[in-house]
Amino acid sequence: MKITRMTATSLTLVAALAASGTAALAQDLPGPVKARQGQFNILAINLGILGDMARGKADYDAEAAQAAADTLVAVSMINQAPLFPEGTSEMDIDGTRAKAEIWDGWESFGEKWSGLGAAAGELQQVAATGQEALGPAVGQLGGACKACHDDFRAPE
Ligand code: ASC
Repeated sequence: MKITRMTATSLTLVAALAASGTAALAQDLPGPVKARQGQFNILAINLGILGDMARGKADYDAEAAQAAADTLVAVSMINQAPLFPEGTSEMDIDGTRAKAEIWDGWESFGEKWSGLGAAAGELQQVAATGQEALGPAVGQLGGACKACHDDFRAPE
């Protein structure tokens, strides 16, 4: 097989990346860390759907809004304890922004998570009632996200 110059360059690059081994690749992260990051991604996707409708960036769709709000509530019901085992803070491993304060202030962390649940529950009540209701409810939910990030998520 003839190896083209391009292929040779690519192979060199792959070899270099494999040898470096320093970058925290997502697949190297512990399962609980991948799981908690996945749930936050699900929250962000659904908050994005609702935020776009609230700001008129997307057409209001009662069914889609309700589905997004229902999903936020569902995620808010996931028990966080198994997703935050000891030794998985940003001080311990690369690839996470979870501050050590989560474990020092577990009760407070739980209260922030409950705050998310409360805001998601309110959003769930109004999501299908019309576009005008979304703004305040989405704002509240964003506030719950931010309240936790302020205390427990390290800056990028
Ligand atoms: C998002 C997202 C967050 C929150 C936060 C709300 O969509 O990814 O982290 O909203 O910005 O204050």
